[in-house]
Amino acid sequence: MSNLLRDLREALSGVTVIAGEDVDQRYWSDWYRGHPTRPLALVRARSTDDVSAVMSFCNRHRLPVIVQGGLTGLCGGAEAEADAVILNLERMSGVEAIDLDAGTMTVLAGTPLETAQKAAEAKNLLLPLDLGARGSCTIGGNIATNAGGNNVIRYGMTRAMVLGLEAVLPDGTVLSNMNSLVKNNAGYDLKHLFIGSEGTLGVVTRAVLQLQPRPLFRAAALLATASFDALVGTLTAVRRGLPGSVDAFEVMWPEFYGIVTSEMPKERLPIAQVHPFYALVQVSGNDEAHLAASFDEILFACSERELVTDAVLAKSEREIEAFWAMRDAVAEFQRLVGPRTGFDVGLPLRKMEAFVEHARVGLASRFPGAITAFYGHLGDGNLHLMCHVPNVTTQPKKEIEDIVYSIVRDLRGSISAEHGIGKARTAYLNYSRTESEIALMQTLKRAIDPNNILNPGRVIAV
Ligand code: FAD
Ligand code: LAC
Ligand code: ZN
Repeated sequence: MSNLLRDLREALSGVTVIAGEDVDQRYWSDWYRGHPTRPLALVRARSTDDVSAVMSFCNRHRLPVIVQGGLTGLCGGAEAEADAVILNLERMSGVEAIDLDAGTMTVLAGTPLETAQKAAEAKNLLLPLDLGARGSCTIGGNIATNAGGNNVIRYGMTRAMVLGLEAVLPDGTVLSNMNSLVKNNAGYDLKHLFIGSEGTLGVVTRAVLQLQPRPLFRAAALLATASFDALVGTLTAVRRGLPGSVDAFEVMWPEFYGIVTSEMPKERLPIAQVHPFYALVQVSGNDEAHLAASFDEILFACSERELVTDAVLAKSEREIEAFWAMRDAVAEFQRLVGPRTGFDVGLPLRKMEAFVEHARVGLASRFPGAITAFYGHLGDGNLHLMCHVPNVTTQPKKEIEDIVYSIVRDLRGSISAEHGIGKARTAYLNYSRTESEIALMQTLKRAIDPNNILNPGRVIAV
């Protein structure tokens, strides 16, 4: 192995190659923390040429390569393995250009999402992708996972924002697909091979993103409803009352709300009473008076119709930020509750209640005392669940997953709405995909990565 490392260093002159024993534990795993492992080596690429050289060397030597962005992935896709080279892109960071007329951004794959968001904001534009991991996750990771987040209801998932990209194929070929045209039907739209395929078909190195005009004003409310039907009724009312202006409609079940507000003094809680459902709703636009008046009117009408039982409108930007801080406190779940098994399921709105009920009952009867916290992006049909089983040395992840994914399969939902399959969910892929879909995925993987060296074992087995 040491000869291989020596040859790798030689092939990559000037690039940082860190041997396994010196690799910091930070690079051993992503947020899923399945089996944090010391890799064979860590390469910190600086350019597309570096990435190409790594892939070409590893392909010749049949060495597995695992790509890492910001390591915030939630399904083990970026986790290191003992026989693999880690290809980390965090040094490939920076916004290369913003075209004000076209409203596009050209950005390197290792750029943190928040850096890209701020660069757009500085030009009075909006990069509408937003998620709790914004400070650490990278544009390349967002594209690889087709990340969703908080604003999908208005702007779509990452896929909707990518106009073009550059990717390095498993054999080192650099594929330039830096399209910046909104309309381009000249042949296959190859970018889609790399968006959401979790680094199994190529390493994304740069991208052209479509930005949006930045709304000047936003308004937000935290509200509570007594039933799921009332929650859906409120979502519909807000969407119809302010068409095209609803940024987010984030739902929280009471266990989740209790956990994320557990460190706040009771008198500072926006809503202190326990309700069956809470929702954080944000709208934005350019006409502040119209936006505020319409939002107020819609919420008032919803309470008149007994859809909304309690509502607090944010009175300032600071209060809006405070609402979001509460929602983002999901990142603190481990500290506040303990190790969790997390879920990210996709379901039609009308099946969500049944899912929650079945999962809650199924988990409680198998693991008495289990804590189950449900929340999610209601408008996108995307629910998250965090489950913690107390008083055990190791969380029974597999059993918890078996219970939850069987319910998703029976309801014909998706086992992953936005986080992806990674290593953690491969065994369940056929719960949400047909045999012929999986066979075509395998055909694509074999054609593009015949030696199965790039992110092997992720998404599908070949
Ligand atoms: P990594 O974790 O480094 O990698 C993720 C996957 O992409 C791996 O398979 C990796 O091999 C591959 N990959 C990374 N970079 C590249 C590249 N340049 N080319 C090819 N493949 C690559 N996700 C959502 O969708 N919505 C949310 O609301 C959301 N909220 C989150 C909140 C928190 C607190 C956390 C920790 C995570 C959240 N996530 C969410 C999950 C995660 O942030 C996203 O999946 C994010 O897009 C991953 O980006 P990353 O750079 O950290 O990727
Ligand atoms: C969220 C992540 C976990 O919505 O997807 O908080
Ligand atoms: Zn989410």
